[in-house]
Amino acid sequence: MSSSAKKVDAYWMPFTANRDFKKRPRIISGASGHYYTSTDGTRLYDMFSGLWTSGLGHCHPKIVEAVQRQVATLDYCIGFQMSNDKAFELAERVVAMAPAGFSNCFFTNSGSESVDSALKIALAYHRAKGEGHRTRLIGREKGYHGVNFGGMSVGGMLANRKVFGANLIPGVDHMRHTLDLERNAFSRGLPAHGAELANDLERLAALHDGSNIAAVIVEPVVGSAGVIPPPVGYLEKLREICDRHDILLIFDEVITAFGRLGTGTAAERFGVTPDLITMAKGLTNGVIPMGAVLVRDHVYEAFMQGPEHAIELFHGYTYSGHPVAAAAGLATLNVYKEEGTFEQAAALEDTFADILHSFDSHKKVIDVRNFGLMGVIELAPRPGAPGARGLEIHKKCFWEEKVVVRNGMDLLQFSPFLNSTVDEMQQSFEAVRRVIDSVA
Ligand code: PXG
Ligand code: PLP
Repeated sequence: MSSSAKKVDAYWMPFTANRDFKKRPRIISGASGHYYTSTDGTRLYDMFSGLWTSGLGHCHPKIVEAVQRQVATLDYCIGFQMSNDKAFELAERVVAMAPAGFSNCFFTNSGSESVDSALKIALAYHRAKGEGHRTRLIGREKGYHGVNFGGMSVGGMLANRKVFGANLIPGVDHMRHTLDLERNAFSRGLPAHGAELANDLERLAALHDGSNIAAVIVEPVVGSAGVIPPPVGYLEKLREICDRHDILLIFDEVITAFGRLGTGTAAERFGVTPDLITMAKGLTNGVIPMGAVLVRDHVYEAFMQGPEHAIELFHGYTYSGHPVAAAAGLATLNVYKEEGTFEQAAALEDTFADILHSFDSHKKVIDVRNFGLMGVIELAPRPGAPGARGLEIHKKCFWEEKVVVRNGMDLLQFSPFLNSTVDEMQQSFEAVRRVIDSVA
């Protein structure tokens, strides 16, 4: 083993081909604005905003300052039966950003924890209302709801499930996904076909009886499985079916909240209001890990019953509402407002769609999908080697073109900064085009 390989050996990297990576590591040691710096001093343009996290760019001075101040003022504080000032302030601010009707905010440390918290809240909500028989949870094929047991179970990405036991948590069903290359390939924005797939929920209600279903969870725009925007009318139909059967609707907005769709939430963008919203990533611009579950007033109220000395929800994390994370969140929300970030993102949408769809006619490309500032170029896999072309493009982009491109198998995913310039968008995609052209 070479000495450089030895240095990277101890770290078991997440969602990574560890052995392949460690042969020639790609290690970042600094960042500023829209660029990373790697350990050998190379500057790289980030085309994924962190991991959908850092829409404002890296090391934003106002967030850095708020974190530095907070960590020197109150580093940590117990969050059970007492808490810190910043957590309360941030909860107010997040609720104020949400659509009308959302009244309360529960804090977590990640998207995965937000999802598992939301599922537990949904189950406990029905029990609090005397409907403890509502235990079934519904997810969707191709859904990504993090990696904890609840989220993995309602999730629908094969590789994330298959080695962890056949049953995962019991009592879960899945609706079909809405990806339909035959009818919808190269759609610009929302695809026209597929709203009828929401009727899968009606079928599951007919199979189990709607009165046994607690909640359905979907990403309003699918992220991780490859940017799948909802068919026109799909989310509205889902909401109607949930209303008919008193099923809670959970929007997993870990990616879509905080400006990615030019609005505070996807719920606002689509005009469809769920009962719970899960968030993370953009809540702190990725600076400190933090997530949140937003609930509507009827959900919170259902818990606020019985003797006042009683704990209403036996759930929480050591770091729920962490003061340094909350300070990062407050600074982030301030910057979004001061800089008009969501409006900036909305204004970039058309340019982004134009650039992305300029790949429609490329012979190695089988689909291009976009919505808001989320986009994907789906490559034809190499025969017999699914994922190989995507990974090679990721590596070539990094080493030869100095741009960071996220690949999930043969999908190239793009999450441009909410405050990107048109110039940098154009130039970075030209680099991607050169690499796609150059690989086999
Ligand atoms: N829900 C959704 C909708 C997500 O996108 C999570 C939950 C889990 O969040 P944490 O913070 O626990 O990772 C996510 C995370 C990708 C990719 O390549 C996306 C995520 C994670 C890993 C890879 O698009 N999103
Ligand atoms: N495991 C043990 C032994 C613990 O004591 C705790 C928390 O006190 C946990 C796991 C959960 O950790 P967290 O609250 O950070 O999620």
